[in-house]
Amino acid sequence: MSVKKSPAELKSIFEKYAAKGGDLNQLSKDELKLLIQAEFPDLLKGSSTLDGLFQELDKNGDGEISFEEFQVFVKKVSQ
Ligand SMILES: [Ca+2]
Repeated sequence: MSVKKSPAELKSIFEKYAAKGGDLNQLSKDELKLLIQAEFPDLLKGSSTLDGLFQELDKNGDGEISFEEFQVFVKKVSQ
């Protein structure tokens, strides 16, 4: 992972993609896909898959990623 982003950048990225449709404060799987393709294109090149990542992040299993759930992703990409 060559590109690191600050927490403030990640918050604005989350808000930008969460606002694309449905619940404005949650990321759907489609929105997560757009976010990763645009901002973290290298993330899914290894063994990670979008489905696997989404399941990992969606702790309460409601099919959406809240900003709180997104923090796991923030830790992953800021390492
Ligand atoms: Ca959730």
